[in-house]
Amino acid sequence: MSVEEIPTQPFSDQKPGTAGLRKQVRIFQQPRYLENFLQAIFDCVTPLKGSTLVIGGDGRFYNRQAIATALSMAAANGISRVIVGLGGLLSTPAASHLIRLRGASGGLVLTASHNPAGPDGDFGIKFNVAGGGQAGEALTDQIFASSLKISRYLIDTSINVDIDRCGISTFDGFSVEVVDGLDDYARLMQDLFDFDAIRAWLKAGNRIRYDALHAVTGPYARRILVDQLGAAAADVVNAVPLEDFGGGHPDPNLVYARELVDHMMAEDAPALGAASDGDGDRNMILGPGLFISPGDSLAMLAAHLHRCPGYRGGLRGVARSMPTCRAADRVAATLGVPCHETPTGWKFFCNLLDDGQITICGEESFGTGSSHVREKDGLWAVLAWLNVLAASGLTVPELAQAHWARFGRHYFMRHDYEDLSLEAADAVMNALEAGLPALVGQRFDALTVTLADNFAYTDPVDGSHAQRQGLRIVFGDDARIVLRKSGTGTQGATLRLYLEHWRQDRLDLDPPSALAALETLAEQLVGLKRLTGRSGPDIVT
Ligand code: VG1
Ligand code: CO
Repeated sequence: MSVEEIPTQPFSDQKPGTAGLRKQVRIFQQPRYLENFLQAIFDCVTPLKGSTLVIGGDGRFYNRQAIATALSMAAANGISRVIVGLGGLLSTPAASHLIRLRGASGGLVLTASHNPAGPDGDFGIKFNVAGGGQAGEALTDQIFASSLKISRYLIDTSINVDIDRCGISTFDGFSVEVVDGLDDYARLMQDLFDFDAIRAWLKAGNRIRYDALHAVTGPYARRILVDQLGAAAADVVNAVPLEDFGGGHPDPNLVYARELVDHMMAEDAPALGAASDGDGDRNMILGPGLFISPGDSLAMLAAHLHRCPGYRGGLRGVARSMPTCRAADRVAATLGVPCHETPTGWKFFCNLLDDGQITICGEESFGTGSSHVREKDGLWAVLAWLNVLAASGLTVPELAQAHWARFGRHYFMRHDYEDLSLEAADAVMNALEAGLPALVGQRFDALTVTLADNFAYTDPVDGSHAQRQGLRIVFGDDARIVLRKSGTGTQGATLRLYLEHWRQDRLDLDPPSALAALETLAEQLVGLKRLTGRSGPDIVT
């Protein structure tokens, strides 16, 4: 071992957002940028010393360089063992599982999730704590503070490991273990779901289509869906992870997973269509001719999860992020279990999961997950749907229709206005916030504003407060308009406008027409187009 102490100066922009530090690759490639951020983590998270750290990423460009640097710095900072995914690959949920399984003190998850990759794309680092969840706000604030006063980093450049071969490399007081993360993850899924029932369902002629969008879940899907469950190899598409995700945008939604959507809207579409994102934590679910919105998917899974062996005991509780539609609330009420509303970002679910208060949780941004790990989990959601379909004998459209007939339907859309100037985005937010108090009690056609505020959250487990988490205008149980600023964009500012309208009379509308009136009202109240000069959103999901 030969530890070097390299002098450095702080960068001012290393504040982690909704899901870690996410920046353009170019920014990460600046000398000392990656090193500074890693050193800030090693300086803050003292339990890492003398213990185990998990490292893996979604395989995007810069993954390998970052891992080599992280290994050299981990050794120099007194970490005793690093567990790395083979080829540097670990999906985000698989990394969370590995941290839990191996009792690691933390993990570095190298990903910018669904953001495009390649030399001109984005890169990112999330620090996950013991237990497998993302670092909470208190810790990320500490890491940021530490990055602002950094003056040196420690590195041992003699550490050289072949991450393309499983095995253990031992150095003086330090070792690196390269593991095939697929095995452990597949075993976990097998414990939770009825693989025999799914196998029989597929054998009976039900087909699926899974699109890995050239991102990290390809090998996981092949192993589980094809090798273990017997789906046709040709039905798992774009399954080879590429450093630039094939030039695409690995975001499983109606815009970026167009090919899958077209496939599922065609005649003779398979029984289930699904896709995941760059790092494997998001999912999109479609039935033949029908897109299941993420908020609905959460609610429908909550209603049926007891059909899966890992959840036979029922649910302890449910949670959703604030902008996610309130469909899950109705299921929770019927089940007689609590439903928590948290700020955007998976880390807010982790205390509730650790404390045993919830079993399933989700976000409108195509994220669903459960107590099995501390990240959202794309393939988990796909397997949960497969298990529910196999166990219930229902098709996706039948299940959805029955659900809406029972609970009513929450029509939902998200409008993203991307690459705005910071000033323009703040101007819209400030103008709306100033006008919120005057809105309460006002009536707009059949809708009356019952609450208008900037969402704040007190964690029921540790009492920590999160403030200014998004502006919401609530019309009782009927509708909501929500506006918030993204914490994951890497260029300018992104504003997200969320529209939700609950209907019990009409269950068969298409969401844009069901939400047309609310959209007009949102423009009247928020003035996004008027204030930004834009003619409409960049992305609608
Ligand atoms: C977005 C989503 C949010 C999600 C986050 C990370 O954040 O809206 O729900 O938790 O991405 O997702 P924002 O701040 O840009 O709206 V991902 O798949 O890292 O992992
Ligand atoms: Co992701």
